[in-house]
Amino acid sequence: MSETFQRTLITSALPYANGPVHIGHLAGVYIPADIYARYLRLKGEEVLFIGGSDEHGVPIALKAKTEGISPQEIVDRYHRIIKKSFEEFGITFDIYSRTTSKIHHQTASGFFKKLYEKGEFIEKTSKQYYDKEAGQFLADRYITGECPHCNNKHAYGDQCEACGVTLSPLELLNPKSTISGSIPVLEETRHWYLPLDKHEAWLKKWILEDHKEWKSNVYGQCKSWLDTGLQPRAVSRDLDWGIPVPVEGGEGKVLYVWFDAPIGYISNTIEHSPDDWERWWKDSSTRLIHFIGKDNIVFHCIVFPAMLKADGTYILPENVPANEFLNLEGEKISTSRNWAVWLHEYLEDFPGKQDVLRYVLTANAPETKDNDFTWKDFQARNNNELVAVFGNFVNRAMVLVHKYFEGKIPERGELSDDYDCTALNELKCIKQNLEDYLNQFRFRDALKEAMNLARTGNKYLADTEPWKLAKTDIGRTATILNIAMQITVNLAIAFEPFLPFSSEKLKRIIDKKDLKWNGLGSIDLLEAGHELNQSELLFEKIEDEAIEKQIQKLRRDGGCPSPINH
Ligand code: B3M
Ligand code: ZN
Repeated sequence: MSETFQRTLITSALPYANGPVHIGHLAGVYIPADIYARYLRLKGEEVLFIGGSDEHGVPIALKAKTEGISPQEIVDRYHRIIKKSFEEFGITFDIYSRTTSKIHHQTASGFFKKLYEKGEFIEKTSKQYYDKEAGQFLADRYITGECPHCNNKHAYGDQCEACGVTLSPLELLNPKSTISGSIPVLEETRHWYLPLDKHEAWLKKWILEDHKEWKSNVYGQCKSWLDTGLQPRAVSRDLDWGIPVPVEGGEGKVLYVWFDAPIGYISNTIEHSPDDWERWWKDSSTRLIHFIGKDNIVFHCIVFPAMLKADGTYILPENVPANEFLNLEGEKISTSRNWAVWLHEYLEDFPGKQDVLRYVLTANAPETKDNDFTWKDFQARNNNELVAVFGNFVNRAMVLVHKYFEGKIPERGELSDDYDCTALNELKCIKQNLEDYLNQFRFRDALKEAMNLARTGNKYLADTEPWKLAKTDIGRTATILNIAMQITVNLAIAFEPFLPFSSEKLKRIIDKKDLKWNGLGSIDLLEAGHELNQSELLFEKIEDEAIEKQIQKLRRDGGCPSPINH
């Protein structure tokens, strides 16, 4: 961390509480954020990692209507499921809260009020569809009609799903309210807008000049928004689910969900640290990092910073390492078509295998482009990398120490040949290499580096063949196994941010708990005579049958998109 920063505030996008979370969420946002949080904590840095559910917005209100229950019941259901999935996958939030909390309502409301009083909004009247029978204005999604481009009769007020075009409700032919079925009429309504055009100049300098180091996918998207020119954005809606607009004329209106949701990062910090939350948000020695998916870039790089700047007392994000999307078996993940791997279902089918999924999703993370998750790749990475490389090396080293030295770390003698030097040289570089990648949010490369250390260990044992030497030269065998075990304990540190469950297990079988990041690269982490526990396998092979079952399940439940050959 650079000299000027003393702590890191990590936020991860607040998932909508209108469904469970799937592998796309995990790969794009929560695993990278968790790797980063764990890494910094392991280095002894001060970190606060914020999560929570986004519980407002039209889709939630709409789902509640369809199911005939209240929006609160919907979000209660999914908040619980989502929170549990994150816990089970070892996502180490310091707090996972929700935007229906009282403290969030107060914070978001107060935030709006301050901007209103400072004159940071403009007010505008526009014509919007109103359902006379239901007695309410209609959000874009509540209106259907004919698409003017492809004549699909069931287009929505914001988009036609048949031809993919973005629409405004006024463009729909023969519009109909989905609430009452009646024909809506246009009526005037007044809303508050954040004049992004007024923020354009400083945003341009801040992003395009001062943050050239942002990932190119993020920088590129920002540049294209800024080059097109920013327009005022409405921050309120005519809706009855959300945070009431707290100023005169706000009756029957709520804050736009994208206005209140990012404030959720702040309210969750307040909930976690009521007495010193400002240290995290208002002190320039705090480094703020937003982990998000690519569809959230504009909100985190342009809209939210403009809100923070309009308030005037907050810091701005230092980086926004957004990821691209993860596809599944060659198709876009789709909640509505059930083309997804749901986290809670994965754990039913692969109990205890959280780290396998964490590994595969990181090794194949959509960091620079969209990527594909396939069950065959999942199996191959488990069997050929976790089992055959990492697990195999650790197990061989452990078993040999038990066999020849009664489970006690043998004394290391003189380093004698090239094999020792090559292995130890690799070990010496691991810390710097990992840090270089992790500091740049290149988690795939970092993970590859950690796996390469296990490869080094495997190769070292294959080259030196201590099982052959044991009969003739026990001294040399001792040196080799000492080195192999020093590599093993280093693996426990190197993998900890990525595979926390396996790293815990490894530390338990080596019987070494207090390992610090700083120790990485050392060949003296295990002193001679230190006694190991019994060895246990870190990973197990996944058979074809289990993989076939998953593929069939997907094809059966998942709307049967056309199969793609890999
Ligand atoms: N809930 C959108 C999403 O889940 C939105 C993120 C809010 S982050 C403040 O992709
Ligand atoms: Zn269309």
